Amino acid sequence: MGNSKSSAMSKEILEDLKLHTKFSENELSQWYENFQKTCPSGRINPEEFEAIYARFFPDSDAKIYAQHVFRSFDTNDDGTLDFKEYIIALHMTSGGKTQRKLEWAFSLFDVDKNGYITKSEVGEICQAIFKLIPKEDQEKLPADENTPEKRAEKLWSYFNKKDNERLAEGEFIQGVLENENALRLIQYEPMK
Ligand SMILES: [Ca+2]
Ligand SMILES: [Ca+2]
Repeated sequence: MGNSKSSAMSKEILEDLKLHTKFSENELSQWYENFQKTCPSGRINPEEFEAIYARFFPDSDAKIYAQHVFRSFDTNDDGTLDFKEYIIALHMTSGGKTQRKLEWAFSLFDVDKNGYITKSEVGEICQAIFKLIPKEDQEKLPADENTPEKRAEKLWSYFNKKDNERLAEGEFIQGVLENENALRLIQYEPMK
């Protein structure tokens, strides 16, 4: 209160982030400084988040995907991301296949946050992922993955569920761990 210049992040948040991410104290402090600069309010709104994503995907349309990612990290549902939610988002969306990352992937696909994934939710996220793929790379995709619908169909088939059944978190994670193709299809890593 009364301190016009927001100072270092609180010890509590720092310890929490060190525990839950692989980032060092130095990295976290650096990002916190940047975060304060670009985001003096200390909160990122959906439009700002979309702009950040757009910079990562200059050759494609990341808007819808960014909205889903935003939803999945706004854990307290207040319509903004604070520093902690933002760093966890960065951590989860970059590389690896840890248990926590797969839990996050589940929440990304669980669009209505009811604890289950339906085939239509898979379809919705596959649409968003597909838009991340630059046009020229879309043309190089295998014939059974070259539309969002085919991609969703293929991904859903790995979980051995009927079209009207739904997936619990454990089933989703197990399915992805057991199948490299499923793991590949739940995300998009830009081709280098
Ligand atoms: Ca929030
Ligand atoms: Ca759901």
